[in-house]
Amino acid sequence: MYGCCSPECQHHSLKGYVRDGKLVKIEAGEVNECGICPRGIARVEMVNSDARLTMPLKATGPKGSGQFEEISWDEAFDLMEQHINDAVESDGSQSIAYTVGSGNFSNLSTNAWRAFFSWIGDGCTMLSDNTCCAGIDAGMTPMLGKRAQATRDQFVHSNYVIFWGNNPAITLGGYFERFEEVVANGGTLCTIDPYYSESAEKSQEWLQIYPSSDLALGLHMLNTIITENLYDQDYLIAHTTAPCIIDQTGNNLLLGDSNNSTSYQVYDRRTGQLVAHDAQDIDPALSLKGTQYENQYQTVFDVIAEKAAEVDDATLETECGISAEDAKRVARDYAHAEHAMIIQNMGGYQRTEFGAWATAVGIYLALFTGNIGHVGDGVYDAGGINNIQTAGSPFQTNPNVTQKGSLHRVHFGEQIESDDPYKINMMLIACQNFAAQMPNTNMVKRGLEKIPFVVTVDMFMTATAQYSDLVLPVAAVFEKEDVTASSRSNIISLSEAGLEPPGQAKSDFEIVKELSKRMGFGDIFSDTPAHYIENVLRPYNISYDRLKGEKAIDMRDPNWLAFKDGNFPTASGKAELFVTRWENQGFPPIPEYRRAEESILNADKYPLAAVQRKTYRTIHTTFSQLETLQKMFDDRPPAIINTEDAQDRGIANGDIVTVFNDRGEHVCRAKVNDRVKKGVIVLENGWQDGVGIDGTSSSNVTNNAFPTLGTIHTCNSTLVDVRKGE
Ligand SMILES: Nc1nc2c(c(=O)[nH]1)N[C@H]1C(S)=C(S)[C@@H](COP(=O)(O)OP(=O)(O)OC[C@H]3O[C@@H](n4cnc5c(=O)[nH]c(N)nc54)[C@H](O)[C@@H]3O)O[C@H]1N2
Ligand SMILES: Nc1nc2c(c(=O)[nH]1)N[C@H]1C(S)=C(S)[C@@H](COP(=O)(O)OP(=O)(O)OC[C@H]3O[C@@H](n4cnc5c(=O)[nH]c(N)nc54)[C@H](O)[C@@H]3O)O[C@H]1N2
Ligand SMILES: [Mo]
Repeated sequence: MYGCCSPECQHHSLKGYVRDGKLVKIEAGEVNECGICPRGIARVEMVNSDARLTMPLKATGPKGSGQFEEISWDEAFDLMEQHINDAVESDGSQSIAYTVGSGNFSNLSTNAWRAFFSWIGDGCTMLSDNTCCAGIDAGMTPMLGKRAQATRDQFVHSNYVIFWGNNPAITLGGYFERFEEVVANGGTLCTIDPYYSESAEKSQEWLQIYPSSDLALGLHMLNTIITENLYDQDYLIAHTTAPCIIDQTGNNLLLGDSNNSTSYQVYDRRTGQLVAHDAQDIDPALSLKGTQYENQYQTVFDVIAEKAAEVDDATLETECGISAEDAKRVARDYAHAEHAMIIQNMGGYQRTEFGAWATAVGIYLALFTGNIGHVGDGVYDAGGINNIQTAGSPFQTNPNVTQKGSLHRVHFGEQIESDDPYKINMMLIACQNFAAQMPNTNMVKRGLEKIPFVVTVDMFMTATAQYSDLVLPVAAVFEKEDVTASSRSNIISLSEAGLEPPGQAKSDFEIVKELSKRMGFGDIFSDTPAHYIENVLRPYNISYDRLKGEKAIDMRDPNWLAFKDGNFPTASGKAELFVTRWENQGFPPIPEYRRAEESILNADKYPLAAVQRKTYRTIHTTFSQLETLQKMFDDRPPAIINTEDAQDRGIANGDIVTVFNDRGEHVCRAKVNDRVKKGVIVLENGWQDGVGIDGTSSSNVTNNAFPTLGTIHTCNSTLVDVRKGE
């Protein structure tokens, strides 16, 4: 039978073999974009694991104590129904919060919960913002109109690839050989990372910058491109708002018609007049310098050039800790390359205080050099099928849901403590290890402790389940019918149900279906999975029967090009370099260099800058219960420490150490080497507190700064110290 490996990763189609009702072997399905990985194959161990949850569990001790008793589904549903009704009666449906995470991107799992909570009262409080790619969202979406990039097949056509603050050798593992082909064809790979990562190892260039300093590097590179005349003037004029004029407040673009929000004005060199940017037969000037308007206005280009020039060589060297010559060489090579590409990949650099601006400046670099919209160039985040068509929710949601005040993931504990925006009486967590993956774990746990009734739905006992009042056992792949048509792969994969779930585990969909029946929600979830899969497939013009026959369908369109011919789905049709949306959050519409509060250059009480990395061991905490995988890696969460920093603290390679700050402590095993820049310590994502074979979570120390531009997860703007011992 066929299934899909669907945590937030590459969503491979898997082929599973069953003997005597037991999953015994996994191979790659026939239809895949690239090879599958050890975690996909380890699904045999996952599905069969003795650690799987088999019955609903009700807490019998205080949160975090790990004391539970098994109860029946009837009792579990009774409890849920009673708490939902009580919460609505006492404080309204907004007093019920829910959050869904990245544990399963299949279309019938988290969507079922989202739809369910819409039918309670006038809707519940969904936790807002995301801890993954909020930086990319806040940068790319307003500038380019949507997050889109070419298909991953196009990597091989690039001549110069920058891995900006991410590590695709690990996190896009199946596709990395395509980058190696770039090198084989004479091209260059460049990694920007404070750590000599697996991708840096494979690169010809490596800029070892300080964490959170990417914005300074980007602006300095832009300055090189502007001052050395390496920019593509024609592209900027034709396809971006660079020539548009900023009004005298500096907060808006100058409009020709106050009723038309995109009637941006440009200076026409032919007539010497200000005219609409999209008027016919005009010759817009990029700069107003030398025109009669130069003392009155500036163009977007003029201000960007000023902001970029603020990061001079000395500033770059201080802020980033690299030589200006190295930064200039990379800027020149990027600009001169025939096809140059920036891989952003939802990377670590955007989980920093000004990560939204760091991604935005990466987009400036592409637009200034015209490196966008052609085969082999562009700016990539995760890549995938949503560039072509987006699968919506297959379930009917309540159209009368009212907008609820925001409860932020990164600020959760503080908000719960102060009942802001509401007193929360109940919370449900599905597909997410909230108490391990949200920043500042102690803050999160305080919040979970205060909420009277917390429900977690998972396959395993997790750090989050430990802080819950009720834990519901969920079915795994091959135990439920589902489909994965998502933003992380171009393949639509069927998941077939061929195995009985262990004990009484049920799929998220089944749980929602039964609960909805009890709550009298009518027929909304009453159909079969096949019916809802059909709903998912409809926009793609694929029938359920076809998918059932083919198991997985390759949706790649060889002619797809993101932002082809300089067309952008923004209101003006141009790439918007001036982003008024940021102003609503109190930030200027053009990025300028700002140092993160928890920058290594501000280090005082805590002198080391901690960054996070993802490894082959897990996808976040998913797979962390599997002994075979764990035995291939470390027995404790590693902390990679520079030799001098370790010596200063009497730490030797292999010592147990504690990484700490005011937020909490993270116990690790020291790996002492010079792959990491002095002053920086590298921590590993995906471990959790107090469950099974795991150690502690690196989120115990991570920054949950709030608010930031884009309400970003700032885990990579974190200052810590480290000491020997537990
Ligand atoms: N094996 C594996 N693959 C995965 C995942 C996983 O957990 N495991 N998770 C998936 C998910 S959800 C995501 S979002 C992607 C993310 O995958 P990537 O986009 O590759 O992101 P990270 O692994 O977070 O990137 C970490 C790198 O960024 C560097 N870094 C940290 N802070 C900074 C900084 O301020 N500046 C710069 N320049 N570099 C910095 C770190 O040293 C590290 O090498 O991977 C996906 N793929
Ligand atoms: N310290 C630190 N924190 C980080 C990051 C970091 O680099 N460092 N990275 C951030 C990023 S990029 C991301 S995307 C997030 C990811 O954070 P999460 O979304 O919390 O990801 P996981 O830890 O994998 O938790 C997913 C859970 O879903 C469960 N699960 C799997 N399948 C199903 C299912 O079908 N139904 C249900 N109900 N549950 C299921 C799994 O067992 C697992 O416990 O973490 C963020 N947090
Ligand atoms: Mo992510």
